[in-house]
Amino acid sequence: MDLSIDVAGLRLRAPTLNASGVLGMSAPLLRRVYDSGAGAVVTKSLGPSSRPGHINPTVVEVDCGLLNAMGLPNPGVAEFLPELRELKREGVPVVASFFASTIPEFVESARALSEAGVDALELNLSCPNIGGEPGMCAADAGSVEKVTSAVVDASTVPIFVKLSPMVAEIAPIAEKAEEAGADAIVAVNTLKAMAIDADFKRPILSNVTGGLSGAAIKPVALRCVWEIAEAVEIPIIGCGGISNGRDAVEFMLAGASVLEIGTAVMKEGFKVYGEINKGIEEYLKEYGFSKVGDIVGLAHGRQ
Ligand code: RRO
Repeated sequence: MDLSIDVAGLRLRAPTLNASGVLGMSAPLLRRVYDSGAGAVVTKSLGPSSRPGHINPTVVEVDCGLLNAMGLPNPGVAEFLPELRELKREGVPVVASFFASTIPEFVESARALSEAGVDALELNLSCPNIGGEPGMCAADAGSVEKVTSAVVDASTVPIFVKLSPMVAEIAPIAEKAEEAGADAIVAVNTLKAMAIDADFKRPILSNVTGGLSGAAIKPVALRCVWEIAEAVEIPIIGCGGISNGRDAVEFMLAGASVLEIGTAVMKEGFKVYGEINKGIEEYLKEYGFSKVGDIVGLAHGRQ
């Protein structure tokens, strides 16, 4: 069965992508994600200059999920451009995730990345692991609008805006991104959380808090997708605890056109993309749907 789907003008061969940050630091690893069945690949978030990230420990497994405080380690946009070009030469559809601290930096990065030939940009406004820096502004609708609008003006490719679940109401924030010209919403980034080692009597992560991902946040992410789908017309990319075909279908029924899978690949390996595609296909066949788009938003009862 043909699992291809259109998202913001991009025709993807399948509705699964990797979530930014997992496996995203080199072209060969992203290539393996694509070879495993993903419709496109998403890079680790790139900043205007290189950053080492937080010191270890930066990742800890918790009940039903994973906690990370990587601290945006990345080589910087300019340094990563050759990897992006390599992926494009190999015919891999690439979404470049990026962040910055000021509007001019956002604009400069958006220009450089879109000129490198990426297929779309994912504007990361929602990392939970940076305290008080501007740029991680997904909780403020006005800032989301301002940054999105500047990036849309500077870029020649579709802009996906990645939002945080840590807000009282996510729909008005998605609406601001849409008004500012965003082509899709990515819902959602990780949820700020922590773990304490009872024997050492200290927080486990060097950063004390980190972003929670995996099955633990699935119902929260699903609710966010649902609320955003009620509020905007642009496509939604679902992200948060999707581990199998059934989870993927639930996000599509809630309104997601495509899905980003992160924590599950760390447990299941690269094969998770192909397996989730297969699970979606089996569901479509079981219920007599002819294409993926037929189930997007169906749980809202509007189709
Ligand atoms: O690098 C990180 O600490 C990180 C990022 Br940029 C993000 O967007 N979400 C997350 O959980 N970790």
